[in-house]
Amino acid sequence: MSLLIKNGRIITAADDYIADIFIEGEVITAIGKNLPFNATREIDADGKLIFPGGIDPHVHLAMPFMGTFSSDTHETGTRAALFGGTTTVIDFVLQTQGHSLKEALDDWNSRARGTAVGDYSFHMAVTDFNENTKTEIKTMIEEEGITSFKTFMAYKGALMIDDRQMVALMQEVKKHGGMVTVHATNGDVIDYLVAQNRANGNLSPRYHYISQPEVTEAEASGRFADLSNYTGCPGYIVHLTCEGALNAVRNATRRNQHVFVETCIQYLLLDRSYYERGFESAKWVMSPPLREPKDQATLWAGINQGLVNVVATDHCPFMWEQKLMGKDDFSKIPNGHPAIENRMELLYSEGVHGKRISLNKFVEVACTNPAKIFGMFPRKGTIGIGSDADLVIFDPNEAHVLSVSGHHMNVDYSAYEGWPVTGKVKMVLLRGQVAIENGECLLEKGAGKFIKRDKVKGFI
Ligand code: DUC
Ligand code: ZN
Ligand code: ZN
Ligand code: ZN
Repeated sequence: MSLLIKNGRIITAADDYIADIFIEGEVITAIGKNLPFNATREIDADGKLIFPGGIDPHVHLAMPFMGTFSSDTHETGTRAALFGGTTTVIDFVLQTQGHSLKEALDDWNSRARGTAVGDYSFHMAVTDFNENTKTEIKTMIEEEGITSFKTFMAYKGALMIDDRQMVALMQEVKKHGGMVTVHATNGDVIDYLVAQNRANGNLSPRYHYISQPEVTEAEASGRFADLSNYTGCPGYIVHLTCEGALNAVRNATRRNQHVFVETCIQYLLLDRSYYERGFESAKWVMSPPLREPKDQATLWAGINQGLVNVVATDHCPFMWEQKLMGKDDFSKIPNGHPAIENRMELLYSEGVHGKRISLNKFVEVACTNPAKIFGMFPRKGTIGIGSDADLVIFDPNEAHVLSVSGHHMNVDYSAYEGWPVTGKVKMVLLRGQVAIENGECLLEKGAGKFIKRDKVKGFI
C-alpha cells in the first residue's frame, strides 16, 4: 500500500513549503516537488495545509474519578481525537493507593488494548510512593516504555502525594531517565476553602472557582519547580492556567532551570465569566478553574516567549447527568470538560487565524513539542522521511461552528457550543492509513497502537 499526497503546503515546527509526500506502509519515504512515483492512491492537497498528526499529551479516558468514570472510552475518545486531527494521545494510568503501579497498568491495558482507534501512550500517575512503588519505576521506563510519572499536589486522600514522596519519586525517576509531571495546586489550601464555602452555604458552581484562587496554583508551581531544581529531575507542569504560576516558572529560568509547561485550550479561550451561568456553569467545572482575561493574555504571550511549550486539553468529559451529581454542592461536580476533538481547530482558528501565533508555533505546541518532551520524536510530531505517516490535511479557510450536534465525543453537550471556527480538518492519516475522510472514520476499533516512549532528554 502506498499513497502520494500532491501539492500540499507542508507545515512543521520549522518549515513551510509546497511539496508531495510519498508514503509506503506506515511511514513517509519521500518528500519533494513533482515526485515521480506511482502510488496505490493519489490525494490532491492543492490549497490545503498539511500538519503532522496532533498529539494531545493530557487526556483522561474512562477514568474512575469522583465516584464516576469520564464518559469517553479509549475507543470513543481516540476516534473523536482523530476527527479533530489528533492522532496520538497520552492518557493517565492512576495507581490506587495501597496497590502497585503494575496493577494499575494492567487495568488500563485491559480497557485500551484492542479498543483504541488512534495511537496512544500512558503517563503513570503515582499516588502512593513507597518502597514497593520505588522498585517499579525502572521497569516502567525500561520495559513498558512509560517514561513520565504524574503527581498530584491536590486531591488529598485519593491522588495527592506529599513533598517527601515527591522528592523521593523525583530522585528515583531521575536515576532511570524519566520525567515527573504535576498537577500543581496546593491541595490543603483548596480543601480548606472548599470546606469554608460549604460551611457558609456557598454551594453553587462559582464557588468551585472561588475555592481555587491563583495563589494555590502559583505556590504549588513554585514549590514543584524548586524540588525539580533540587533533585535535578526533569519537571513538567500540566494545565498551567495563570500569571502567578507562569511567573514561578519564569523565576526558575533565572537560575538557569527549565521547567516544561503545558496549558490547555480552555485556559487560552475561556474565562471565569462561565461561572456566572447558574448551574449550567457545571460544564466548565474543572481543576484548575477558568481564570481571568489577564491570564489568557499571559498564556498567549508565554507561548510566544517559549515558556509555555504545549497546548493540550485535559480532556475529561462527563455527561450532564454526571454533572448533576453536584447540583446541590459544587464539590460533588465531577471535574473536567470535553475538548479532545476541538483542540486543533480552536488553536488554529484563535491562534493562527486570529494572528496570535505563527503557523510554525501552532505545529510546535500542538504536535512537535509533545513528541519531543515525551520521547516520541521524530517518529511522531513532525513530517519527515522515516516518520510515521500521521498527517492532517487542513482547509485553512473553511468556516464552521462547533456544536454537540456535530461532535463525536461521548458527551451530551459542547463546552464550545456555537463557537465559530475558521479552518477545518478535512482528512487524517494514521500510520499511512486513511483514518478520517468525508466526515467519516474509516478505521476500526483496535486500529490504535500503544506507543512505547524513549527515555526523556529534559530539553527540546
Ligand atoms: N482536573 C480536571 O478538571 N479533571 C480531571 C483531573 C483534573 O485534575
Ligand atoms: Zn494490590
Ligand atoms: Zn490535573
Ligand atoms: Zn488531567
